[in-house]
Amino acid sequence: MDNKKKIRVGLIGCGFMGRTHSNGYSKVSNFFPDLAFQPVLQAVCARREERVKAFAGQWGFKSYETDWRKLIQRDDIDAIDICTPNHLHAEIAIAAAEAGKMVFTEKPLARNLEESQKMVEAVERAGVKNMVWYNYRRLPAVTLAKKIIDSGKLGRIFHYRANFLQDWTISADLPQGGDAAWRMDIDVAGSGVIGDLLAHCIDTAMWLNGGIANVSAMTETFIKQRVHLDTGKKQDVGIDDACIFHCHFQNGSLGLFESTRYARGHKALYTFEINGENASIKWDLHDLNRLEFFDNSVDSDVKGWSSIHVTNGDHPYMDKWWVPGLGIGYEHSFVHQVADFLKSLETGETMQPNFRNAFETQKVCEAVVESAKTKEWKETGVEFKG
Ligand code: SOE
Repeated sequence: MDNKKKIRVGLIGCGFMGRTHSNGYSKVSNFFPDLAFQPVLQAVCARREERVKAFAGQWGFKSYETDWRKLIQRDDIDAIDICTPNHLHAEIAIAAAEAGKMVFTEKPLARNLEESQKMVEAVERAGVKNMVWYNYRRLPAVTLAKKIIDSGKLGRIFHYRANFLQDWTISADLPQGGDAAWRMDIDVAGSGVIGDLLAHCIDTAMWLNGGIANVSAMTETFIKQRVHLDTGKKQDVGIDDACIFHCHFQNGSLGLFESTRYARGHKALYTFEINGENASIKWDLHDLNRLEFFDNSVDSDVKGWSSIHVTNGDHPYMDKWWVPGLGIGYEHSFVHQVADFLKSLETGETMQPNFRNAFETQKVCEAVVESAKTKEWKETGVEFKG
């Protein structure tokens, strides 16, 4: 019998994100054996019984529900993890906080700033632990970038550049709405690439380089009407298919961000580059174990971009995995996020990003939406970033 304290998780939603989180909970105790807490796959919830039952069996959940309200009322659940489409985040999170549960939610925190604010107020009023799954922070190469920047090696930072490029919505035959295409439906998603992809870039950027002060943005919706799966009729598309914005960071550096689902050939090309006075860093999700580093203090005859394979035992998280030289993948970022959350329960430190922290990211998203609409610079009102 192990004497780990159990966190009984009730997961809502069994799509792609439901799988990534379930995998994180399943693996964490094997690879982070020293943690005092252990997640238990207590229950999973989704509307269609056949589907949720199969999911529960496949992932080892002890039980299932088809009504999230029932799940939240259960005494044998400590934490509610929301992996639903965005329009349900606020309602579920607020109800879960009021029921005294810990609350985790997939990114973005919500569809808009108003919903996000209510969620932050609810978890803070209830005093429950909370976090948002901005998983890319937890990739070892990205965490190493944070360590390098915090050590001061880059010196003054001048530029931050990020892209998140995909190509899965180019076909005009792709519908909007329903289980598969909810990301295309403005009422469900809240926005297009801004909340889905740029939110990741903004979270990482503010973690690495501090708050974004103001933005100037443009968006485009290339295909104006698509069949809606709820009605079977062609309806206006309300989401942004692509967005480009530039910005000032609070530290005086300039930022340039681009995201689109129309970059033919790119599936999930998330990249960032940071240029400082003394050094630069760049990273690419397609080669996620690598960090490129340029150090200007190196002798000129051997100076150049070095490619760090972030797989040594002393690299972030890597002592928990295999042996130096052997890489890890996308799914490990979720295992790391669970591990960091469990560790925060042990140490009493505030988990980042939590709802309040993700609210700052949401402020930038909202300013981007507004700026694109009004064609004006917008102040974000970002106050802090952890
Ligand atoms: C969209 O295609 C998506 O799955 C996002 O929703 C995820 O957050 C991102 O990590 C990968 O792309």
